[in-house]
Amino acid sequence: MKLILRKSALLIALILLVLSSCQRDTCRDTICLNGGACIDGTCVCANGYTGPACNIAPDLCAGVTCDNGGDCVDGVCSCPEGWTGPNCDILLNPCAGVDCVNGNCINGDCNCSEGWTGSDCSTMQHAKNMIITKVEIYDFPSTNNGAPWDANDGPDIYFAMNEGNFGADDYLLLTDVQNDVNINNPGILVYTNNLPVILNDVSERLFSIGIMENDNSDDDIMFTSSPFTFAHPNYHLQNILEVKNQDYDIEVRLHVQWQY
Ligand SMILES: [Ca+2]
Ligand SMILES: [Ca+2]
Repeated sequence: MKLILRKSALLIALILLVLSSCQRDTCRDTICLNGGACIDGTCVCANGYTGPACNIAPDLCAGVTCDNGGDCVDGVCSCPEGWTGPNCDILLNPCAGVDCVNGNCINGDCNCSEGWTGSDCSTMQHAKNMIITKVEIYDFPSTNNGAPWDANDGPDIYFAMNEGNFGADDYLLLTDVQNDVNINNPGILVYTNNLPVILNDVSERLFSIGIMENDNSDDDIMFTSSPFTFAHPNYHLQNILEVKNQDYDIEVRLHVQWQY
């Protein structure tokens, strides 16, 4: 009986020895890279590596979708211009961060309002031409140095404009005459005939204006101005230009438009 037991124990020991030597053999020639471990002769890989020796790097772009022509690089979408987001599916606002001071942003570029220029529409534009569309006389001298303008009725008033000094020659603008204006209640004298008048290169020129009283023989001067300029930027984008002289009770308003 003792002999049988001894033989059995020896057999079990032999089997264990064979088994253990078999396990050593299966992984003896197996190399598992990148943190992989050999189990029963096969590499069990870590960190997403694959391959018989865990030698194939994980595909970081597997399962990553890049829309609108984006490319996956190391698991991150590289988006084409105009798109953003993890999957390039968010449309970028091309006007985000674009500040158009005097204008509107269209597709990332500033569309400037009239009279403004520059990449952000902050630069005043020099008007090239000025167009006079209407003349209004709000005030004028009520007497001719104390005497009435006309002996028996009211003054007969017209407006004129010259280049340079005021004079009867070469009027740039000459309105019709409003006859027998009621001195006590003249209202606003509105002139639109012979208008509009276009003044080219306006900022480079000098002008003078006159309010005249029409007489059959020789017209009287109610008021004439010294030459002045409509130069940039004093009148930038203004549509009503006031010419005033309180010493002579003068107020004229020119209604204008600008061309750039
Ligand atoms: Ca008169
Ligand atoms: Ca007269």
